Amino acid sequence: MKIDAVTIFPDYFAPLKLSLLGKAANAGLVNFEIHDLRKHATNVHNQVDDTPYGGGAGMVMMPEVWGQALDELMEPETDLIILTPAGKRFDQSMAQEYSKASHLVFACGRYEGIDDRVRQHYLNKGFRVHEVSIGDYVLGGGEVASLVMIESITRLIPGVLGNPDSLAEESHNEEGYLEYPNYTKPAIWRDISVPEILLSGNHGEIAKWRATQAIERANKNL
Ligand code: 6GU
Repeated sequence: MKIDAVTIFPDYFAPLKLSLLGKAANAGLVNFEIHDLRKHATNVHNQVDDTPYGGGAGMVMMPEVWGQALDELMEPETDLIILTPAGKRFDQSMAQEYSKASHLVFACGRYEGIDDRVRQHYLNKGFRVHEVSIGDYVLGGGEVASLVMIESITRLIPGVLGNPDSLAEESHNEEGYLEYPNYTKPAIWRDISVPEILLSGNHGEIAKWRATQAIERANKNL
């Protein structure tokens, strides 16, 4: 998979070199490229934002600059993802869908967002365009939201996780259950024992206990 991100703060994406994502990139399973929006600024001040038509607080990112940047990246198979707190709420099922894509472009808005004609233009041209939010709170821009999405999507690409079993059992799997609590050695730590059932070797009873725990956890979080 190819993943491009366009931002005025390329340094935000340094974590793509670390851990699971860095390994996936080194293994050639995913190809990340980060692009500095400001390279496409057209005036002498390298300006990328301007005051909103209709008035109001804040600044809006200019369509011309975004058009220049995105024209270089968009291909027929591209999914363009515009990060905005007003977008569709990202979840695990969306991560699953995007993990099957061949090319994702993340457009990281700042300020009050990107001139809406950018979204309209690429839709009109027949591209797949998605406005996405990662939750009901406001961030300074789409960079951190992109990282959240990229990490959750990339780990679902076949071959990225060493043990694919961990995908089947993890939190927020297809059934929507939160995962059961986990324990490792020692059996007693600071006077707290590991639940006895887990030491029993009875795999049927252990599976039942875990299912109950997962449901209890899920209910607690409602
Ligand atoms: Cl995608 N962008 C911003 N600025 N804030 C957010 C968000 C995105 N998702 C949740 N909050």
